[in-house]
Amino acid sequence: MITLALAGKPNCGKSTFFKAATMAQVEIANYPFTTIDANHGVAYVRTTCPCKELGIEGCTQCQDGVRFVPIAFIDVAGLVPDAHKGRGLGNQFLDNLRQADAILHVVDASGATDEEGNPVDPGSHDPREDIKFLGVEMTMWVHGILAKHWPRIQRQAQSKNYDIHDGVADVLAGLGITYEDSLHAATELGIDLQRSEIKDLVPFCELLLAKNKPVLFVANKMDTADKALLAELAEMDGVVSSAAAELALRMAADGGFIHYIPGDPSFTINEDANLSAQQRAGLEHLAALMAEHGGTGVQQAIDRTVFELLDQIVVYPVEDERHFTDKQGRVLPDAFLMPKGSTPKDLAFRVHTDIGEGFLYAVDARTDMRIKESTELKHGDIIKIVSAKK
Ligand SMILES: Nc1nc2c(ncn2[C@@H]2O[C@H](COP(=O)(O)OP(=O)(O)O)[C@@H](O)[C@H]2O)c(=O)[nH]1
Ligand SMILES: [Mg+2]
Repeated sequence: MITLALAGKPNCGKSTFFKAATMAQVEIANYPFTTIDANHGVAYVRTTCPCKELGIEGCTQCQDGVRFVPIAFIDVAGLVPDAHKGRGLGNQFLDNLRQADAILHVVDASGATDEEGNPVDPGSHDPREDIKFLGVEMTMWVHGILAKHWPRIQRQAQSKNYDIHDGVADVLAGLGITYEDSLHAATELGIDLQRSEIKDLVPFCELLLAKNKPVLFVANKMDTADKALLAELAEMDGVVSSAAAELALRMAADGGFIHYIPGDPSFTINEDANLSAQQRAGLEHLAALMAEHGGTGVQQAIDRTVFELLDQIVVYPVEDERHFTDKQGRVLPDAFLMPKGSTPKDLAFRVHTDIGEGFLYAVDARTDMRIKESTELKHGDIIKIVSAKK
């Protein structure tokens, strides 16, 4: 399963974001290090269910044609400067990032937390300063791992059937960094690792990470942030969000007060909801905030990370290609996230190893035509796999 991790300073809103995205019970409080252990949960990517477009009745897997596909989500302990030297919960923090395919870097856009994550007056800290520091900490952490092994790697790489990129891949395998990644990064920088001193390899580590741990930054607390600054942060290719607003919406929807599908730009108040004047005012406030920003940004941040940074598509395997169902007649029962470039055979293996091994051919259920096992699957494809094994 795709795994995303939330990173950032203490008090930027990670746990609020996590709770909203997963609706799991985690502690939310305004002091550093609330989250001592990484919290693992399930969040969802939002996509359009093909049932509406195909005019299929009886889909029980979506809400009004909006489909949610699960991903694993981790709320990581807050990061403080010099974490790579072991400050704060630095080592634990960085270790948690190992498990993530991509990172949502939450920044307090309201400037109400200092560089250590301690509460300060709103606007007194410049959030732009926080954006760079995650990258620096992660790079220096990787550099530290490499440095520990560098003399030995350079020595070993002088032997015949082991080269320097084998050495890099061996010590950074836990981060998913491969021989090819090392080779590409060194080539791109035009450096010869065998002759490089470790102190000169910081840009090399930066490049390795850029490919293996893409980061989307999330300018959170938009509800209390300076408007001009928010516009600037959005320009820097970030997503603007209010985790607190999303949490309030999901709780209100859970309580039956409103109709809201996560990621929608707005919501409606249920006619029969028994709301106090104060609750109504709170909802009106949320509605105005959403109208201004096109939603709360929480779902948008997750979707952008998965679809743009990780280049995933959603594919629907079915057993009955005429009715788009499984054997029990359930419409579009499964939705799988797969990397762009995946083939029907990859999908077969994803369904089950046996199905993959017995793969005979696939049928595109939309066209009812057979497709080659090497055909590149498209986002939204509905595929029947025919396999010798069941
Ligand atoms: N105004 C505002 N406050 C928020 C938002 N998200 C979180 N907070 C508040 O920021 C404080 C720290 O939040 P928390 O999620 O515990 O931060 P963490 O330390 O990064 O996990 C809490 O008081 C939250 O209620 C937001 O979108 N807007
Ligand atoms: Mg927290």
